[in-house]
Amino acid sequence: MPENALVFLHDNLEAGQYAKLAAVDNPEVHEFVAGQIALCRPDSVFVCDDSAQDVEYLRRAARDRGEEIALALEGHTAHFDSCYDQGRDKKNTRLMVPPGTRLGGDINTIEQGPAREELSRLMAGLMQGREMIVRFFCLGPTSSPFSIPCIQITDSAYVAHSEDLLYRKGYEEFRRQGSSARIFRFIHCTGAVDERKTCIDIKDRRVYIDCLGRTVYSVNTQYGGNTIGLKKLAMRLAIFRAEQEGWLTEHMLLMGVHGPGGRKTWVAGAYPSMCGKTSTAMIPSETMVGDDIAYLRALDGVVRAVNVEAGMFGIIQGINAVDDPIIWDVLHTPGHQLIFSNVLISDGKPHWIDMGTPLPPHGHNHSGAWTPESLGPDGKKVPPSHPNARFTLALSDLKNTDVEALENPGGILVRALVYGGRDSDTWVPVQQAFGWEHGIIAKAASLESETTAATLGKEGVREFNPMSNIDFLSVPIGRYVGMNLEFGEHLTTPPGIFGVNYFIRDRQGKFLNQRTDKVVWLKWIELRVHGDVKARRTPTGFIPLHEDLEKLFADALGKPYSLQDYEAQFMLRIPENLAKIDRIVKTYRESVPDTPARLYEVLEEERQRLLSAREQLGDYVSPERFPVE
Ligand code: SPV
Ligand code: MN
Repeated sequence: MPENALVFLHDNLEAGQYAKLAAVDNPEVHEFVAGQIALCRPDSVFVCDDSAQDVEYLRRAARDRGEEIALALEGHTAHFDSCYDQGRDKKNTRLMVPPGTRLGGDINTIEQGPAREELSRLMAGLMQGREMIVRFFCLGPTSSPFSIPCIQITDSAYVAHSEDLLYRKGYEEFRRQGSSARIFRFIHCTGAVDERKTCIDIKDRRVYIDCLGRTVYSVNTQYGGNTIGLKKLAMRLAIFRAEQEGWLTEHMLLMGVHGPGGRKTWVAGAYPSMCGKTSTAMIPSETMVGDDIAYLRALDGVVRAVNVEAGMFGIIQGINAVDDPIIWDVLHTPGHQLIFSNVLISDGKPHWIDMGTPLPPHGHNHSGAWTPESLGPDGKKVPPSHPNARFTLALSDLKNTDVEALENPGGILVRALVYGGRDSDTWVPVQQAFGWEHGIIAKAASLESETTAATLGKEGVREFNPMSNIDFLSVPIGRYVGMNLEFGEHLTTPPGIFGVNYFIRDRQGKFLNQRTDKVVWLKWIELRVHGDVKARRTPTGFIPLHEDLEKLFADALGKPYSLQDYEAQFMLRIPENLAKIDRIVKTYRESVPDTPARLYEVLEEERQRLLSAREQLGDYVSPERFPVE
């Protein structure tokens, strides 16, 4: 670390760049930048002050340096990540912790000392031959109690450009807050690349998160989920801070569900990656505020929430004109900025799996020149686009975004929290918990989901994923459950808590619902939180009445909803629910230190309710056997 940061910066930066940095009156910023320059030794440093000219410089740099390729439509570009870096790297992503710290589950940790040594070794001179980019952003709206100012250092213009679309600009916020700012810090080094600009140093890939030092290090990485510091990496820092301050950082969408008489009800929803979070937020008839990360605060006895981000890094596979008309439109409209990653490019146009039109017979994708016969480095056929291929855009470009709500410094008032995973055999499509405690324990903290391509590794394996946040936790899991329970104590009007399951199948493995049915579950939730509909009380929660769903299916989708469908979808599967409780209890007992005692009690109460229902009604119970309340 240079002794006098400002003198060091003055001596090492070109005068114009130095002036932009010196104008931020925050010694921590100067020390952080000086320290990273001394370590990574870039050829030059560019400081972005968020002026149109600086932002444009970075956008152009991404193309000029080959990190993005211009596509036929104006403003649209494509980016490729290495074949080995197509999802979040859970194995090499670790929290830096003091010796002896155990967070529970398989949360990956490394002791601070060895981590620092390793980073110093790997990052030494790693920006030689490259330009260091320094950017300022704000998580949450600016000038808000939710705002967290962030400094991002990267040598990737693609990362800097992506963050420009995904986050609020923060240079002015840093200048305004000066040395009082409580900042998060991010450093990303791409490392060595091949002629296609994809990362080659796979074995030295590291993502280390230092919560105590409020700093994230990402080295030899390229996929956005591993490099875009403000996304999932910042979530760990925010969860750590939220624990100290009594608020919540959640893997949640925010949306307005439209009810009778023009009513708009704000809902927050937690779903693991690739389990319908974005498609729920984007239900065409409703209003979108966010699709991935939210901060929640208990203010005046209610939950208020903001979208941490201002853009979308969405999964493109399956996006088609019929199911996703709003996104489809933007993906095909010139004039605004859009980055496609890991799609198939042919004739300057992007293509992806399940887009609803035939794919071209050849093109370029993350593996290089592609034909249906192309084999990847693992000897397997390369799909035309990667299942985790994505698009990046600013939310203001989507016509269903409520920009006023998005930028409201006070956030939106949340009436319902929804938790949903990829569950083929247990939960009904929608159910309401009996109250805050039951909801947090039996729905949120008991969430499980089958793995997807969003993370590296095998797909389709059922995993424990409390609040859909397991991948991002930085406090012990038991403590995190405790934080959620305590949060409810500050609420006089708590939101309703709901469990949803879009993926329930019959015994033959056939999905019992259509993709578009989810709008009905949301509409029912909207009615429930206003007390407009009755429900049936089952051992696991309140479920809808057939007649209410029938009306909602007709109104929202213009289709009938038979009693037979209702019975198949809402049948209570008692053996599966009991097995789930056993799995969850076992997981908490064996791998989660400091689990709140209430968790075991509430799950035991649910188990007893299920056992007595089984005694009276059998293993598989028609929803109509349960009383209406
Ligand atoms: C997710 O995987 O949950 C995402 C994309 O939202 S990533 O940036 O990889 O986290
Ligand atoms: Mn996500």
